[in-house]
Amino acid sequence: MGTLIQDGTVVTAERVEKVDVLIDGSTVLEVRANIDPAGHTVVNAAGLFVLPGGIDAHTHMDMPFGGTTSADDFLTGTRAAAIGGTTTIVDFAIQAKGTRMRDALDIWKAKADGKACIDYGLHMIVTDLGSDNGKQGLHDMDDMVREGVASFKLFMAYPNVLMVDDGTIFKALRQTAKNGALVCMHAENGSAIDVIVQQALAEGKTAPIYHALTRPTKAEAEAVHRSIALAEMAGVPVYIVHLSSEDALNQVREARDRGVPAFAETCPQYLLLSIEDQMPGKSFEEAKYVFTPPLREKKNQPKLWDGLVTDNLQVVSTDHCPFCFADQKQLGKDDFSKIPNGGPGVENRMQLLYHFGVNAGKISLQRFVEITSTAPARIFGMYPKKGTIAAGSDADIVLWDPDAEHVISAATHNMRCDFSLFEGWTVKGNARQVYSRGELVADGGRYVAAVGRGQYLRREARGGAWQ
Ligand code: DUC
Ligand code: ZN
Ligand code: ZN
Ligand code: ZN
Repeated sequence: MGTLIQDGTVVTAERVEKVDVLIDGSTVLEVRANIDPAGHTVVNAAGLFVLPGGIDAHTHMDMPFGGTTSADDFLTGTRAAAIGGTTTIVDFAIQAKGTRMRDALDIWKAKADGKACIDYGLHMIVTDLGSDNGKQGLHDMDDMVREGVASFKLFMAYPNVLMVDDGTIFKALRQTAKNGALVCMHAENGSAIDVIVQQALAEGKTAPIYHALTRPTKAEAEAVHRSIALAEMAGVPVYIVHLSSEDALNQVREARDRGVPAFAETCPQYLLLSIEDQMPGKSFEEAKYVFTPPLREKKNQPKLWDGLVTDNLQVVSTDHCPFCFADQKQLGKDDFSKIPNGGPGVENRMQLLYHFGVNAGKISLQRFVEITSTAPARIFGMYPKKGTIAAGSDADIVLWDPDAEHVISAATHNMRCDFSLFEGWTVKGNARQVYSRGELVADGGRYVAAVGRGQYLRREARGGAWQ
């Protein structure tokens, strides 16, 4: 007695085929044509695509940052994710300097506990390896791997807050050669950027546009290059988060052409928004588009799409980190450097990638599944539990209506944010029904399951075996 998804078109990274999917409890029991419906609850998926649930490998729910806290918590953020067809997120726990990583893991699990509506994993942001030449911190990293934290993030930006030096980065990278975890890099040269920022402020340049103008693409490219060089020296893979520019992408491509295991994600905002269109330098409204890396010139967009096609970019995540305009963004009214960095995105990722990627002929249906689900599952140690539809996998499944039109708007979205980066945009293709571990969690744009049902996901450190 299971749920039979009948007559749909199942899309995985490997194939597109008209087969049925039988769900038994929380997992997929069978995927094949003509499964006998007797005794099962039948869901008619004719005319729909049956996709593995989306995986957003980069979100920040309930994150203290820039003197405030991101507006979505694990309840509102994961509920919005589910409605948009995302059934797994990987969020970030932040090690406070001078504390142990286990403290951060406990704090972030407590934030999610009783709230998460879909399954969530956690990366660990490493800010401090301790005073004993890194011994304690490296021991902590191994402990985290045993707790299912299979990836770490280190910052080359935000001096005095999150930034670490190259020695710390190199030590962390070398530790992953032993424990199999993956290091993720926020790659921007924070020290150089800080010089440019201070100069702009001294010249009275305080408007939001200066956030973008003080973070050049070369500062991103330099840090991407350095990240990859350090990883090569350590003999381990590296993953660049939120890659935003052609300059930075060139560094990844150059490394990959030499056979170096460098991986990178980009985000919808870099594929679809630009400094020309969203940041004319006219009003403080532009603070809505202050996130890091910043908006880039439009000429970068086709290069990023091309990166997704050529597999120099493997993943599209959101860096979802909303701050409301009415109050939180106002913190930077007189100083762009005080605008909390980040925007909402977790709900719209699948729609935007489908509409501007698949409908526009830029990426195939299979590639859409790969970059939104399969690749993040593989890279972050969740595959094949997540990221595919196959016997034994979690029944995280989206019934996708390719003809459903949807107008994106803050008035109707489910994220706790008073604006949308894509206000008024019409997209065609949307999640109709969303299952998480076999349970219907979203139906026609509404969340229909219990709050807090989402589980912490222990991820496997595979030492790059997923390549
Ligand atoms: N970038 C953002 O826009 N927000 C949170 C952190 C980051 O790196
Ligand atoms: Zn220990
Ligand atoms: Zn970052
Ligand atoms: Zn981020």
